[in-house]
Amino acid sequence: GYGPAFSPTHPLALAPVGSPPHSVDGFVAAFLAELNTKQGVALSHSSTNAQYLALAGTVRQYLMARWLETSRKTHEAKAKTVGYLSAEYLLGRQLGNALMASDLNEIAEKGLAQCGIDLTTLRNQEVEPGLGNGGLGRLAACFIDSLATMDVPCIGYGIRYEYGIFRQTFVDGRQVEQPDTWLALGSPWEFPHPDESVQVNFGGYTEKSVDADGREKTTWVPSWNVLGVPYNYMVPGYLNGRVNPLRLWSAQATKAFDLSIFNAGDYAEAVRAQTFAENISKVLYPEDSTPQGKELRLQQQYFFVACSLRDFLDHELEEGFDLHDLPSRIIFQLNDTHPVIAVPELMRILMDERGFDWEEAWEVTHQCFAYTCHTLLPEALEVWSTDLLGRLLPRHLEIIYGINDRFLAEVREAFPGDELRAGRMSIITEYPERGVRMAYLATVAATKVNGVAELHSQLLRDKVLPDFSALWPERFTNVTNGVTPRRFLKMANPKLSDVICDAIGSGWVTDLERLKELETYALDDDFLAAFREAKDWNKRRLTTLLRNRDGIDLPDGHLLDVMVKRLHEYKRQTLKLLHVVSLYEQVLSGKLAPADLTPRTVVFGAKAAPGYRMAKDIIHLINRVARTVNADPCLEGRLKVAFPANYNVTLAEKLIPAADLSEQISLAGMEASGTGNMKFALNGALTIGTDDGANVEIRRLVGDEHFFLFGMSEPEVAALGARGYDPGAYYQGNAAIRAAIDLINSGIFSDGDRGMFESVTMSLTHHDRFMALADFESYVAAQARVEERYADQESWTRSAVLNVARSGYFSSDRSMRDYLRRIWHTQPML
Ligand code: Z57
Repeated sequence: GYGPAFSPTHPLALAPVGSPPHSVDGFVAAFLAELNTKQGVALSHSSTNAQYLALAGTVRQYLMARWLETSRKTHEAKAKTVGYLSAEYLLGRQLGNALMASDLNEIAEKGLAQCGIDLTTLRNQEVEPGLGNGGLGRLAACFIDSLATMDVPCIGYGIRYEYGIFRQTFVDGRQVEQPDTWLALGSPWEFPHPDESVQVNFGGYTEKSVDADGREKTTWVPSWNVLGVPYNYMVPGYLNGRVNPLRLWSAQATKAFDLSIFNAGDYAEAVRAQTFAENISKVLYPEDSTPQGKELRLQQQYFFVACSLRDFLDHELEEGFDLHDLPSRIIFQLNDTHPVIAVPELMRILMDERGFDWEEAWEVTHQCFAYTCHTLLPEALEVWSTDLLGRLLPRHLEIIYGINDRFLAEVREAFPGDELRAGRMSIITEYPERGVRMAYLATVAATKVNGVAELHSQLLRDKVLPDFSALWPERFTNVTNGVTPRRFLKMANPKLSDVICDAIGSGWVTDLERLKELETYALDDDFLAAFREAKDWNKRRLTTLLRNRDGIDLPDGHLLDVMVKRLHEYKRQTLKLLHVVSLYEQVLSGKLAPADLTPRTVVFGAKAAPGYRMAKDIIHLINRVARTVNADPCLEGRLKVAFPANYNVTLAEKLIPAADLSEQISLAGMEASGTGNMKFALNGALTIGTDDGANVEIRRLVGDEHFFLFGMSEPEVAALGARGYDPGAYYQGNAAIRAAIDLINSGIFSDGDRGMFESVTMSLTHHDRFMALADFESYVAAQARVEERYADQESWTRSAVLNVARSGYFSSDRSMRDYLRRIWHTQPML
């Protein structure tokens, strides 16, 4: 089977030849050599940053020998590889994970102490590579961690954005974006390989000709090109000696390109052209779930996909493999539609460059791709205008038309006379302009199509791609998302990890279902006390962090109620906010005595896409409510709102372990899966949530008594939508809703300006697509159950323990086993 590969006696688990000895002395020698010879400074005069870079360089030395050994062994075994194609990798800081994966934490701590340096200080020096927006990018990072840990050969392919997700600041409560200069102080985790650069072509036209055998041949004559320079990142498995590559591509101007312009004597134009080329990997698009049809984004997509295919195929050819056998050598997993242009690219290479005929090329292409869909929102489904595609990639557009023609012929054969169906299923849409539906192209090409949680996969079949699932039922499958227990439990929550290890040993780190063994401890008073002590320690750690990072103070002894995720209307941060405003209003109006409030701190963390007006207005409102509520003595300090800016992986690692209550309150049928929900449950927070995404599975596994369910189910949402949702009726009919919204409109949060949050309140009361008011009453009732349970600390802690014990399923190791079995048909190496 696909058991986890962890073993401390793994042949590669100890330091292999070429790395410094696994001892404090060996470490110190390597560290000082790095500091002196690479950073060029003496210990006595070194900055924290120089020390951090030297430490990273030292850890790198340990990983390097394993990296080389892994690549040799994989090569020798001729193992099938997973090619994970993703425009985003939200990696989080590298140092802590690298130390953990190579068992160097203690050695580094002791060695640095000998040098008078504190390891934690150096860890905090690292700026995280934020090369992703949210869930989708973080999922990619969890998956490559799990594959390395399970000894599965995988190459992650993506883009080395010079600027990752923006740094969020607040000015007068409004979001202001700052550039993410993550590379500014050095980038010790990457290895550039300019010698392995590849050329990527764009533009131009195609030419038809007939070859010597009378076969029609197409040649693409591009008009411009750029160079893709690969940067390797190491993805270490946990204590198993495997280090897989993550290859991120950076765009550069090609020599030939500048030269022709330089020779024409136009120096300024040549420099401009260079900047133009380098723009391609300059910045991550900050939209999560709402793509903009921008030309540069399509350039990014084709750029990294063309580089990645060229890279892999060139190696195959060098090794003497026949590309007809490609499906036994690689499976490319398409992380959403962002890399789907890989499909016509592989067809083009096989036909135009390797002489395959259409059928041969299609058979190989079909077997080589699988597609994961991460959404149900129609606005998140990418459509590229044929105008733009044809200008940028004329040959690819031709191939897409060819795919569509053959596909529609198949549809007509399966459903003779059903022209409506053929029209519905066409990869090409005509409205609002002619465009390519990338999700349809992916579905037609892929061997398997999966959603990311059971409910989502079901809705994908029934609502988004019903005609496709009727045609190819066996093509559709589900793989429920997961999260890596290494980063999000062992590393982020060392206290709870120790408590768990004391009870059941350390096997859970690579075999998370073993957390089941904690169930019996849910009745053990000593264990419950230790568990609660870990939670309290995490809260103190968070309190210190937020005081230093944001000047926020968290009161002691509060229920910590946390909602952290991208800001999106469908996620309904406004529902949480209305709850806060309603509690405040009840105290203000004397309906609720402050003494009857459960002491509670509500923490928000959320970035809004810079062009998403409503999301930014909601951020503004949250900050203004926080300001007023936190300052009002009438609440007697029993209700606080904290909104630390710039929520990212680094902050998540401190916030999630401290949380008591996890807010997962999207409108049912809107959140494909969610993965934050899993991280909270795994760290012993209880969930208040709708029956949406993976919440459904979390609730089923942890049990109804340990989960606060509220709100409409997906079929109820659909029914209400069909009847016609009238938010005005809820506003008129529910006094608490009316009072809360009226309080916002009163100007109390906006220095008397009654119009400041009109966009938000008007949306909630007039046309809210996400029906926040419809679920308000049920949400408030569930919050009352939360408070009742929280009053009994013993019972709460028991539920928290059971959440941990029953969350083993949500390891991304399990997700990877599911992909291996159901989609990739490949195996771990050892
Ligand atoms: C993104 O982060 C997700 C979906 C998208 O279509 C895009 Br674009 C970005 C998220 C979903 O919203 C989450 O529900 C899901 O857990 C995550 O992807 C990983 O599958």
